Amino acid sequence: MAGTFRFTFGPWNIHEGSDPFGPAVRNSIEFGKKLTLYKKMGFDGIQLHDDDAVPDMNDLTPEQIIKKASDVKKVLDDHGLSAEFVAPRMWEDPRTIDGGYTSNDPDCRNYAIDRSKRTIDIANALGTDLVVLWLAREGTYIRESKDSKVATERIVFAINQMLEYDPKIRICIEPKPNEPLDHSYIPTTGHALALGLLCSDSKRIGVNIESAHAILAGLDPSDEMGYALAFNKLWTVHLNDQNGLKFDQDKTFGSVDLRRAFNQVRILDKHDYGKNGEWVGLDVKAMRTQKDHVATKHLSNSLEIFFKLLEISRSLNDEFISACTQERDYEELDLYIMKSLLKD
Ligand code: XLS
Ligand code: MG
Repeated sequence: MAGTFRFTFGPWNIHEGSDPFGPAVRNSIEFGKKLTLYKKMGFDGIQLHDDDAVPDMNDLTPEQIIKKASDVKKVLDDHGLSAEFVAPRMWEDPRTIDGGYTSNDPDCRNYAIDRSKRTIDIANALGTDLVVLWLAREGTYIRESKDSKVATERIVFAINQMLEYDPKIRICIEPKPNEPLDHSYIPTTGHALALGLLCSDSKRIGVNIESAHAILAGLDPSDEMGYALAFNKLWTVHLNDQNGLKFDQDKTFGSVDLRRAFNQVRILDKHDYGKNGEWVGLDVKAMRTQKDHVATKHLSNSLEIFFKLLEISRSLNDEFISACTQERDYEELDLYIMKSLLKD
């Protein structure tokens, strides 16, 4: 029982603090400056949206995109950072207003597939074989606007195009049940894994489980992780926390429910997460109230909480736990876990 933990986050996790109801409250930090912060905080990897690496990529040719991404690779190397994955940002362009792969407009669907191929080019240039698909707008505001069978087939079609475009690329689906849509088509880990089975090369489809997304689906993130681990499909995670069924909060890991966070760390550690090179991603956001000079604490604090929980998990008396479970004395086990979490 020993995970190998290396950590990543995306540049979007250091942000200006705007929300749907108010503008930015902090200054922007340019990409190059953000890169200098990673190692200092204990992160060795970076997750990127395609246009984090190549801004305004829709205005560039495929060759220009690859050239720019190759330049970024050099900068990452200079900072000693590995790119963990690249994700197509498929939710801002006017052509993705009603979804990309599931849009009712064939031109928009073609755009989405084409953009995904450019994402793969960027991943290759950055030296990673992993693409994450957060299917942000693949769903509906009103159910009658799309056909869910056809939509599922369209997602499969788009993924197959990606698998065919690059025979080595691996794709991680990041399920989320809602927001920005009312209902998303791939809301849970189970949906993502089953979708993978419909694809032309299911061996290359895995999942990225985000704690908050599982909680929004009414599920326990550690159970979702265990489920994916049983399929050997947990290829990355987005740890954070979430206070009930609200908007996606991306709170500091463990800051709402310490025991829930503890169980995520424990399941990962117990099953040697990281042994195949998987990273631990922290998809956390700073509170809007944070001033500029303390607007990265959500990242360093999440890491500190992760390690604290890891220490607690590794210090538990396994014989005592198994005696409790054999005796079916779950009250005793409950108290033991609570006391362990309350100890400093
Ligand atoms: C949104 C997601 C998104 C993906 C990458 O909730 O976290 O940022 O992880 O596209
Ligand atoms: Mg995420």
